[in-house]
Amino acid sequence: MPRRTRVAIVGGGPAGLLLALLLYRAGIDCVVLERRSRDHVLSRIRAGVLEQGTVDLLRLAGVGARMDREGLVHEGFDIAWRGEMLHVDLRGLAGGKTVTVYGQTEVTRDLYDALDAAGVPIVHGAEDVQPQDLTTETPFVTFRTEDGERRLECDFVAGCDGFHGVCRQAIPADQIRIFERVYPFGWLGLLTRMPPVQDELIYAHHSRGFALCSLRSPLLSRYYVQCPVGDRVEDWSDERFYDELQARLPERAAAQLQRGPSIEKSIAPLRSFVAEPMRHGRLFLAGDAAHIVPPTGAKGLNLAVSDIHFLSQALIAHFKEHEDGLLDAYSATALARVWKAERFSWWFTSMMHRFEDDGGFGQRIQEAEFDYLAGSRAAQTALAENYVGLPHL
Ligand code: RFL
Ligand code: PHB
Repeated sequence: MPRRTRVAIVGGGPAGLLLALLLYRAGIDCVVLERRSRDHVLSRIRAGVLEQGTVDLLRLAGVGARMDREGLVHEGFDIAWRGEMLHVDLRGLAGGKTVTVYGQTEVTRDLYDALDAAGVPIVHGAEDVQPQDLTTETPFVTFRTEDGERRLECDFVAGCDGFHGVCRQAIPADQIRIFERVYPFGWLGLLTRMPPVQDELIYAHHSRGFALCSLRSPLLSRYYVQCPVGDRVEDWSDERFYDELQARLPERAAAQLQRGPSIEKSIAPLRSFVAEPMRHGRLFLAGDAAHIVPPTGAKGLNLAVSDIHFLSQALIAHFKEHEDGLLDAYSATALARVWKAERFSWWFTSMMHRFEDDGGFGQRIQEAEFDYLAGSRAAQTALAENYVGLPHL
């Protein structure tokens, strides 16, 4: 590993790896520091839905081949509402745009393969990473590996270390503002080697709580049910999970459910979170390090990718053209798009989930929301336009 690099990237999730690859393609050297092992990163089951802009950027980075072969293009999805099904025709409503179902695990694997082939240094098991001297011209990052204490000097630090990372924490409290909403429930997810209930996704609203039928491939299903935030995975046997999922689906879908043993089961809390600004001196935050959305809108990974689109262009302009306008605008440019995705994810979450104790007002509003959506092409267009992804600019 070099002692000095242009960009020290903290975090080897999709944001950090994609940034590394785009910088490498532009001839700018960087080092990725990741706390966990590669196997650990690749075993996390997370996002499944890629926006068109994400697909385009992955292709541009040279990691589109397997995604183009194995990814499933989805032209629409269903919203189930007390037995009714509303089909949202994404392609028809959003000017021909679609989404691609291709797991985050696969995106990450493709990025690792491309970075290995390029010889970009990735340090796994980097402990106690500390970005330092961020407001000077000579920032550096210290960390520990099996070989001992290390110091990496750099021009910039990219904080791509996710929600629980250290980079956002390195910003003094009086220089950052946090906006947050925590939802009083979580999502329990289950992965199973069985064909999905149908080809397209189903987002189901039900008096028992929200449910989602998704997939990773025609033989691999991913299901979620809304659960109390304090529940533990051990509370949920596979049978209990499937009983609950089945009860929340319309009959036609419930009849198609094939129960297989879970190969992964986990609970994720739901949260909306934005840290502003996304820059502190020579530190730039990107992805979950700066913002979290509840998963209902399928936006988290896609936002990480759009941040990297803006940040890579800004760093390339700095190193290749000695032009800092894009770097100076990075935080504002990224946040403008982030807040629109926050709004959409909050709205879709609020409409689809069961909220306790609201005296019935909230439920009536949800019903009116669904009725309006079902009867208005304009409302469906707004949903579709956001779901396929707003332009990267
Ligand atoms: P990541 O993926 O969390 O990667 C951050 C990396 O940083 C490492 N790290 C550190 N490294 C060094 N030093 C430290 N101190 C470190 N601290 C942490 C971590 O080990 C990790 O490898 O963030 P990134 O790259 O910003 O990517 C964000 C996405 O992972 C996330 O937004 C999505 O997974 C969210 N999400 C979804 N997004 C979508 O676009 N579409 C979806 O369909 C979708 N579904 C989901 C989701 C997230 C879920 N969960 C579990 C939160 C479904 C679920 C259930
Ligand atoms: C998933 O397949 O994991 C998934 C799909 C759509 C979402 C969230 C998660 O909105």
